[in-house]
Amino acid sequence: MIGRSLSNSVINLGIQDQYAEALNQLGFEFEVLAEQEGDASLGNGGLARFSACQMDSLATLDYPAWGYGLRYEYGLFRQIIVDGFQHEQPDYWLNFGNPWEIERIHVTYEVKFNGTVEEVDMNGEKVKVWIPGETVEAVAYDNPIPGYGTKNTINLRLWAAKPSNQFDLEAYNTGDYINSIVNRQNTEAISNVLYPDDRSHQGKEMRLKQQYFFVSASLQDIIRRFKEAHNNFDELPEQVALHLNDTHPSLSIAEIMRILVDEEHLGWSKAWNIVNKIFSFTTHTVVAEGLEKIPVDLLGSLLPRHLQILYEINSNFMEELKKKIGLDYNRLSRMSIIEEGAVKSIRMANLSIVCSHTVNGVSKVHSNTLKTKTFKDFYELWPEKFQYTTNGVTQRRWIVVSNPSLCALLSKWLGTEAWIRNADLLTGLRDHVDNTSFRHEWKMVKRLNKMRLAEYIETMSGVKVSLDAMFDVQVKRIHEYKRQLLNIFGIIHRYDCLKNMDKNDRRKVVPRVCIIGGKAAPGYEIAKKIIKLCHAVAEKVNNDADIGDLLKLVFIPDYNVSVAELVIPGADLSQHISTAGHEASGTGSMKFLMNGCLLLATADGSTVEIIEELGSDNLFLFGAKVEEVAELREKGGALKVPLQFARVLRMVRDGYFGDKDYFQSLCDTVEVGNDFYLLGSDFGSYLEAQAAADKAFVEPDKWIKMSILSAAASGRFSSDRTIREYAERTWKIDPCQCPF
Ligand code: H2P
Repeated sequence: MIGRSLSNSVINLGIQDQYAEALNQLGFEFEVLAEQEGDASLGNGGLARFSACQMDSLATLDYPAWGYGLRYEYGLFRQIIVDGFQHEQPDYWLNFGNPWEIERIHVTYEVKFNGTVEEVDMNGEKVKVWIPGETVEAVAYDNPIPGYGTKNTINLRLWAAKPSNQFDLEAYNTGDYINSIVNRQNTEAISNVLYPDDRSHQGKEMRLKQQYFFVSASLQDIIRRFKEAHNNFDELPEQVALHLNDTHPSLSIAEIMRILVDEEHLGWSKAWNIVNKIFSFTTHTVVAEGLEKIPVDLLGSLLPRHLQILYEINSNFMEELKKKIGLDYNRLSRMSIIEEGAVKSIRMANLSIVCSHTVNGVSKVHSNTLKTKTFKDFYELWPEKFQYTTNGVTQRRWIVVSNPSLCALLSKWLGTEAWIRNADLLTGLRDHVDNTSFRHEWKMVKRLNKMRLAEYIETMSGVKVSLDAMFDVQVKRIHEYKRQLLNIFGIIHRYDCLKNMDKNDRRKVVPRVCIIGGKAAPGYEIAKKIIKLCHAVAEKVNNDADIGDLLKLVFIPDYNVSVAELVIPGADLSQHISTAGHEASGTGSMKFLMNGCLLLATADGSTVEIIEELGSDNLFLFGAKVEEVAELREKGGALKVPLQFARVLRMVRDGYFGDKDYFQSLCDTVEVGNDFYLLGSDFGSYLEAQAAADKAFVEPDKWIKMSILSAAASGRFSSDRTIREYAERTWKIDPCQCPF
């Protein structure tokens, strides 16, 4: 999810002023031109954006790295809101071409599917030969990623599917010309569209095809490059580190075994030794439905040879395991790569753990969950494999590009621009926190960004908001565990309190502009209802003359990287309120932190480390802790929910915001006994945290200090730190400066 490239590229290349000047001479303004660029939105959410931040850091820190992916013609859907309901529209982002990509027609590989496997005798040795039924061509499109302050530019190579010339020769020969053309076009469909839900993996043939297409083309590319300089594979582990960024590319394990064994004739054990040394793996989730499983039948028909290889890997693993743990069949079956059951499936996470030298979590808390729950059996077997590398975000995109006034202020007071390459220097802001002119300038920058955001809100939704109000933001994918519903219930409660106050008391209330944004996966009904409820509440609140500027609720449609660049710098407060134990890391919080926005959060994912760095006094914490959640659930959530919660729930159920029947199933999800994400039991402390935020906001000096300290604590959450850790501990690679 790289978003727009123009501003980022000219900044990283250090030619911003010259470029703007040149444009001026041509009669254009840089800012206006930059706005014309569409977002490259080739992913779903945090995971995809994190990958983009990692690429920026890899380039900046001079690492010799490549990113691989698919060149989807339709990226993540565009969200439009009609009558409060989300509608999905295709994002045909390549309509007018993509000026950043370089088509490499000569970098093209054949990718094969289906067919049969035969065993042939080759010089007295039995060799498996895959006779594919279908061949597609993968064409490379290169997207240069320039580093900041270095000449190093790395490549994001995206694959597009094109029909192969060899395709369907038979139909061609038998004169079925029309059908052969239609079939050719079907093959192009592989890189057509991104699946808009990376958390629930259904057994979809097209998705599996996409994964293999991506993996096969990338590995052919990597091996071709390696072979240019080597005539055997002994050095492959020293020269190549392959990182599996979640399980979407995990078929690479079977594919590389196939190449080494069937095509390069290395022999199984030699190939296996190599494979074990080159893969590392990061898992990005804790939710069970996020753990990908591929039905054996589907895999067997699409990739018959790979299924055999997976069975062999598993059978060897099971044998080895039996030697270590004995005949503990329950544990053996839990750890098996193959899941028996109604639908026999391949567990992609188990495969990745078995075959990787390192298994990474994305925060300390996440890693603990992996070790003690999700992958406990594996941790006990191979404790040395498990590590964590806390996620990060790039300050180049999230401050320099998106918040130029803050960027200038930071450089002025830190006395250097070096923080752009070394975010640890941001701690130097702590030295100025007591300086009144610094604080005044800080406040002015925030106000300017709020102004920009207020204008955007007015254009998007027609709602006029007051700059004196606290801008309270929650922007991220809509998911029950991320608890946008808790936020909306809090807003309803606030509205209800305001309605029941007399005029004098109302005057003491801190005005709020509540901003919510995010996409719901198209098939995720409850998430869509949350969006509708948000609009229903906004409709009521925003048009209530009693309330005026004291409370406004705005839903920002089509949240994407460019919208984030505008929203984040303008936020006073941001919410990261997942049920503890559910957000693997969270990266949005880090972007807000960098921009001097205060956090209202649960102690989940990377927030736990943010607290370590920032101190719990400088953010608003609430809610059950990770270790309390299981017990609360066993008790069925809160046996007695706070009265305020029950009242809010009743208001929604009774149709106070309209659409009474439509919201019933949404309300059911948080009813006592059914409240899996513990909204009811966390509601009381949530309201307390909100009250604490209000209290701090009326003391501007205190608020600004907390804001400065937030930005000062954000250096540790730069993706530069993340990448350095991966490079040193996981991939064992050194920077490699551009020689020119
Ligand atoms: C996911 C996790 C986040 C994590 C991110 C990157 C899948 O992204 O849920 O906790 O920070 O990967 O590791 P998200 O939900 O934001 O789409």
